[in-house]
This record gives sequence, C-alpha cells and structure tokens, in this order.
Amino acid sequence: MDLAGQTGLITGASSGIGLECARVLAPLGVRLILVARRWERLKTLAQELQAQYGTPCWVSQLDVRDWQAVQEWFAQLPPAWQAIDVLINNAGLSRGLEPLYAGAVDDWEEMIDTNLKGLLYMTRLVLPGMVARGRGHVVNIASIAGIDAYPGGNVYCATKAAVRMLGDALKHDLLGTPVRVTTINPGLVETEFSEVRFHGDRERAKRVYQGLTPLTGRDVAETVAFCLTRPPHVNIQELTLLPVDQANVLRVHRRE
Ligand code: NDP
Ligand code: 8X3
Repeated sequence: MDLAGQTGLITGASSGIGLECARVLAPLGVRLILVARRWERLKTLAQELQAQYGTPCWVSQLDVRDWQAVQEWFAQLPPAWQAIDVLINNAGLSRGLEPLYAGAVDDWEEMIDTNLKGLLYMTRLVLPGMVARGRGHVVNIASIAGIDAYPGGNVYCATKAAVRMLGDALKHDLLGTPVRVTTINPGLVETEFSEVRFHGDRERAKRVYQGLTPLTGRDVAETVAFCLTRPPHVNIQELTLLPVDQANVLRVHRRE
C-alpha cells in the first residue's frame, strides 16, 4: 500500500522507536504528527524531516496521560490534520524492576497511565474518524514483556499484556470496517527505555544490552512500515521481533 499523502500520528516521537518511526515514514511521503512531552526534541526532528524530505509536520507537546489535555489538543487540530490515517501508539515506559511487594505505587501509576490509559485516550479520539472515512491503521507497540513475565516486570508486563489484549479486542470492534489493527511485540531494543526504567542510571541501563546485539529503534520502525504497507486486505494482527541473541523474555545470549 502506498502511504504517500497519508497522515500519521506517532506518540512518543521524541526518542527511540517513535523517533525512528518518523524517520522511516517521512521518506514514504507520510505527513507526520509528532507528539511527546519533550518539545525541543520534536522540533529538531521535524526540522530534520522537513529539510531532508519536505515532510509536513505538526509538532505537539503533550502528555498522553492527561485526558483533558489530550481532548483539547485533538479538538484544536486543523481538520486536515485531524484526518489521521495511521496511529502509532508508541509512547510508553517502564519504571523500576522491584518485586511487586516492594514496588513503588507512583511507578505503577505512571506505567498504567502512560502505557494503557494514554493509548486508550488517543485511540478513542482518532478511531471514529478512521471508521467514518473508511480507512486507517492503528499500530500498538506492546512488548515481548506482554507475552511472558520476568522477575520485577510485574506491572510493566501487565500493561503490555493489556495492550496486546486491547489490540485483539479492537479488531473485533472494527470487524466489518477496513480499519486495520496491528500489535508489535519487540524484544530488547536499545533506546532510552532502560535509562528511564532505572531513573537515569546510565551504567545500569547499559548493562541490560551488554554482550549482546539488541534491536535498534530503526529495526522496529522498519517492521512497523512493513505492516503499514501491506495491501489493504492484509492485516498483520500481531508480530513479535527479537534480537537473534534473545530466545524469549528471560533467555539471552551474552558474549562477555
Ligand atoms: P524511549 O524511552 O526511548 O521512548 C519513549 C517515548 O515515549 C519517548 O518519546 C517519550 O517522550 C514518550 N513518552 C513517555 N511518556 C509519555 C507521556 N506521558 N506522554 C507522551 N509521551 C510519552 O523508549 P522506547 O522507544 O524503547 O519505547 C517506545 C515503546 O516501545 C514503549 O511503549 C515501550 O514500552 C516499547 N518497547 C520498548 C522496548 C525496548 O526494549 N526498548 C521493547 C518492547 C517494547 P517524552 O519523554 O518526551 O514524553
Ligand atoms: C521492553 C522489553 O524485556 O526490557 O518491553 O521488558 S523488556
């Protein structure tokens, strides 16, 4: 499917997988709405894409956890930008790696509010237009962590399992419409993810990927683009991609 001229909304476009999705979709001719809290980063990305590909970009500082703010933001989008063809629900994070019985409730709230409620808010606002226009594709970035649990993964794993289930449920709700829904489950991807998980501890974050070759944000973005560019009658419902050095969420091969 040709994506040229389509409008794509990427949440969490200021870093990692979301940022790379923008870089992969821009040369395919997608007009991009880039959303995250770190506005300066989004602005720099938009400038890069405009200079390289002439990509029209709409850049918004937005916290997807804030239902009121998300509604107001969506309402003020010009109609040409509100007609979103591709929604990539990517904004998300993990916080902490403690056993559940020692976990921080604030961390739980942040993960549930971002990974789950933020995704629901965006989808609730964008989908009616897709259904009315008879075109659209929702891509949810879940995780291998939503397939199997790992020690300390508890609430993060639960949010990602919920994202997978929501994708399946959404597919039922959309059956009979041409709107497609895809769930992507990446394994280890080296982004700012672990740094955020460990509250800025870079050394600890680096050790997560030590001795193995992780996926890059670009690897995931290219997979997203593959799903988006299938013919309109094809829906890649769920796709898991892992580094070759990873067998499942618990087992990895390290060389050192
Ligand atoms: P990064 O930390 O590099 O990027 C996360 C992005 O989410 C940032 O752009 C951040 O922007 C945005 N974000 C976080 N909270 C909010 C919020 N409240 N409102 C708006 N935007 C927000 O990590 P990744 O790129 O790795 O993560 C992207 C997605 O991929 C997440 O859903 C993650 O769970 C998932 N994932 C990651 C894997 C990995 O190993 N890295 C593996 C499997 C899935 P800002 O801070 O500017 O708001
Ligand atoms: C991110 C993958 O295994 O670090 O969703 O939780 S993992």
